[in-house]
Amino acid sequence: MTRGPSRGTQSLKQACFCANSPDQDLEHMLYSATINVMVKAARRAGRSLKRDLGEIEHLQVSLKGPANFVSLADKRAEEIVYQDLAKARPGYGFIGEEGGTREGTDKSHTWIVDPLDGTTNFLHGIPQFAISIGLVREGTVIAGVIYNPANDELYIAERGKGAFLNDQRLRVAGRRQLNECVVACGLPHIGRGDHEEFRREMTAIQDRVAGLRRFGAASLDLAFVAAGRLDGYWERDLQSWDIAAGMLMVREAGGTVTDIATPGDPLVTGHVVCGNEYVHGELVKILRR
Ligand code: 2AM
Ligand code: CA
Repeated sequence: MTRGPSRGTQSLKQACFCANSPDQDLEHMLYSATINVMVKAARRAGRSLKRDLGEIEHLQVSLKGPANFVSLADKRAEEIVYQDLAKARPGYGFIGEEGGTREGTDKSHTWIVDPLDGTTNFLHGIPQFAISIGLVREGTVIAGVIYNPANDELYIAERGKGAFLNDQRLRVAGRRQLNECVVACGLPHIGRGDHEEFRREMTAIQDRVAGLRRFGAASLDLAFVAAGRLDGYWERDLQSWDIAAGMLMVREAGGTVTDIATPGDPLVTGHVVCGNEYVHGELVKILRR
């Protein structure tokens, strides 16, 4: 069956018969304590990034240029996330794009954090960037929060409990004809990855799909697949913090996420492909050819 983008088939309020609760109570009641901690950290870091985004325009003309400023914005956001998470769960380990690895006393739990995914977009004032926070327990991502402060979109996923965008339950799109699908990819960056390989893959997929997109923030690409906005997505050479939360988001929205090669774990290799079961299967067939 072909189905349109299927965001928000059921709201949390409807699901839980608590239509009159204020949003904050709702959040408090329905999401786990861990998710609430992650959301608070992401929102606080988001306020910091949003303030910094407002400064970028002025910095375009400054001598040092905005790149240093963005790197500071990044570090500030990570520090905020780290402080909030460490305060709430002092023993957990922490892997952040900016701060590297910080061992915890609790060896089974690790936060995986990208304080600013979509740095290039941020630098250019393109409002497609996010804070991504994943929680890994014994090698499995069990919770994920992705927050874009520019449009206030907050994505939440918890293993076994589903995925949500601003309290609306998410479901991946149901299209089964590749030629009706919009698929996103990530371009390898200058000086990195195999550009020739990417061009071969892009050509092969471009020939089969309705439209190709390149948005530049891996966490949001995955969130868009979970939300049914995109039918599929693939990218190579990512880092665990780009995709930890987003992979759970897609799976909890009923989608399939794997490595591009088999066997493999995208969290380890950085190569990821996803979509509904059918679209994922078709993309994998093309990419593994
Ligand atoms: P970043 O913005 O946090 O760096 C875009 O294709 C995706 O690739 C983004 O999620 C981006 O995350 C990530 N990425 C990984 N390595 C990168 C690099 N060297 N330059 C730019 N983006 C990179
Ligand atoms: Ca990133």
